[in-house]
Amino acid sequence: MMAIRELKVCLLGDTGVGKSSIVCRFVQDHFDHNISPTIGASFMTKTVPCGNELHKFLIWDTAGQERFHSLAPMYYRGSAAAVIVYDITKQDSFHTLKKWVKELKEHGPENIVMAIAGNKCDLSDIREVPMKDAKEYAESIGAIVVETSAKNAVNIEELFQGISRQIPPLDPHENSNNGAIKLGRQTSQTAGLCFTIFLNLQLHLLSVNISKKWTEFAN
Ligand SMILES: Nc1nc2c(ncn2[C@@H]2O[C@H](COP(=O)(O)OP(=O)(O)OP(=O)(O)O)[C@@H](O)[C@H]2O)c(=O)[nH]1
Ligand SMILES: [Mg+2]
Repeated sequence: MMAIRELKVCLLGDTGVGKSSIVCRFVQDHFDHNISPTIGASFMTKTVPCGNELHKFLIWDTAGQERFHSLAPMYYRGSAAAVIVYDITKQDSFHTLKKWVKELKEHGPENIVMAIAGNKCDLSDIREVPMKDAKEYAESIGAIVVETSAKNAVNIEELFQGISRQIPPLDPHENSNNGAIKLGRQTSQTAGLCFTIFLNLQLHLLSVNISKKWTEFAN
């Protein structure tokens, strides 16, 4: 039987670069033109084979809007890898990516695998970020880099395969130690999930309250 390893992965990057679209393509092989901006964060999983292990990716897709920035540490804390996404047609989004890398270096896990995704490569006729710039930058920080298209399913599998390859295989002689690491990840995982539920409940109560007030007002 193959061993299953749970790997927490977070997606970071400017709003609108296509983080949710990348996750949706990877997990459900689906693309939605009318996808809404993420509120807080969303969570999905997918298991893929890697050598003689199975990697279960626990994927936290964060919200790129600035008002959610302060939530990010919850999602990159304990992450084995971060996918940092920019839009090849938006120079600004490449600038934001560099800020995320800086934040990860200062406050993220020490050995986090960083993968840069230059998304929307189907729009290369209106490109603003040359591939060379991304390659040079990725090399300077020791990150993986690929250009992806969630729309046309280009390099999405390859992106996650690249991450899998960078995760060192488990050492069978360090069982107790690995168990401790796994437990730590699961704990932060559960905490993250609880917080998301809490946040959604608050939003729901707020909207119930507003509609109640509105009904009162209208009457
Ligand atoms: N042409 C093209 N459009 C894309 C691609 N990926 C995403 N989009 C579009 O870009 C817009 C934003 O996509 P999202 O996946 O919501 O972006 P996001 O990074 O999750 O945004 P936030 O949740 O606000 O952080 C949507 O209209 C998508 O349809 C792509 O590969 N090519
Ligand atoms: Mg999103």
